[in-house]
Amino acid sequence: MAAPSKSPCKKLDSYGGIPMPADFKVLQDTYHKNLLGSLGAQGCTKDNISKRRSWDDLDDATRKDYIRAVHCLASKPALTDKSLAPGIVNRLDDFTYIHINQTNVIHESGYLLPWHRMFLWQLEEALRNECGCKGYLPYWDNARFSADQTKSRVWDGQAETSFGGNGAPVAHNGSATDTRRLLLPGFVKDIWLPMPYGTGGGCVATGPFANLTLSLGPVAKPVADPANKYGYRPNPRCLSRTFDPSYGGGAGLTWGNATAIVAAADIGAFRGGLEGLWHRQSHTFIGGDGADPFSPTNDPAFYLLHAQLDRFWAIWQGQDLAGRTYAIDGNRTFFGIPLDSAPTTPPSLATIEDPMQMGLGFRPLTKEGMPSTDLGRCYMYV
Ligand SMILES: [Cu+2]
Repeated sequence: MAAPSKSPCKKLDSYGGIPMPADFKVLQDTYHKNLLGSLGAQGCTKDNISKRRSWDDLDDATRKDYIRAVHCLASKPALTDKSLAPGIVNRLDDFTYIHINQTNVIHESGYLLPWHRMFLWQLEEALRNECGCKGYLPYWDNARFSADQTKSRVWDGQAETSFGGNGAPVAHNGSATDTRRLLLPGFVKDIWLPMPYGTGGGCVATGPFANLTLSLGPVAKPVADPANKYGYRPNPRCLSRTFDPSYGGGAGLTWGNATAIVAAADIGAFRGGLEGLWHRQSHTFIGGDGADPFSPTNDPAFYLLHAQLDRFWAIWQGQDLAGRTYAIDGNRTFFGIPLDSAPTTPPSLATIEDPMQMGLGFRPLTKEGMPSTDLGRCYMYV
């Protein structure tokens, strides 16, 4: 419910949804208390820590400035060597390229959390330093809108202050919940991902990204395309979505599940719940370009989706910073399945000393992607 207008600041733009339940708030409050208590007198402090907020709690000027900065990155030339992928056009494509390139090692693996934390931070830095964004990376507060995700200002389609709405409906031979099978390239065996048709499928026709031109991807396809295995060739097209309400709420993206995930006792249970449920269902709700496991970064909402996952991780870490900041769980590849580039390499567990490939020659160690208030990063989720 919107706050009454007599309260002129803070809550004025808050857009409602399902309030945070007490058990989640206890976890978030503990994270805030422990994180702020851990900060030193220098570097990252209580006074200079940046605050990543729900998109639904930003004011319109901050929302417009963020979207302006995304368009600004889309208008700047790429820095990645185009011999790696001739379809790379702009600064957003730099991010999509490395995400495609690393997909088979940074999902369903030990690197999921640190790689994406580093990745989001690089995007936030690019928005701020290259395009003058005044705010910080927002998150898609999807538990709050599990009753109807389209009630969130992320998706409500209001020009300039949302990420637009659903894609235009496309005719197909099935219901919205029927699935197609998409082939994930790059493994020693074929891996098929079921993907619902959803309720759209075509171009996003409203909001600030209606005229966005994508180039890289898609990568996951109904049939293999050996000539363009990773979607690196130029493929100019609109941004597509196909909302699937059966994934946006109901038994899925609810406060109850959010609380259960963040309350997990160990990193294995935490990553399992986060990746198997929250991550998968968030992407599947959006559908279209945002649900391609390799190039979902083509949808600018990707970064808000992953900020919510990073937020859950930060809250989980924040229950016990000493014991949990560097906790890692998972293999070195997707479910430990060998890559077709190294078919005889047996599965092995990721360690925090392993290097990660972040693009443009940046290869930090995994442990460097784990704290949120060290190594140059200084942010918290509120
Ligand atoms: Cu990813």
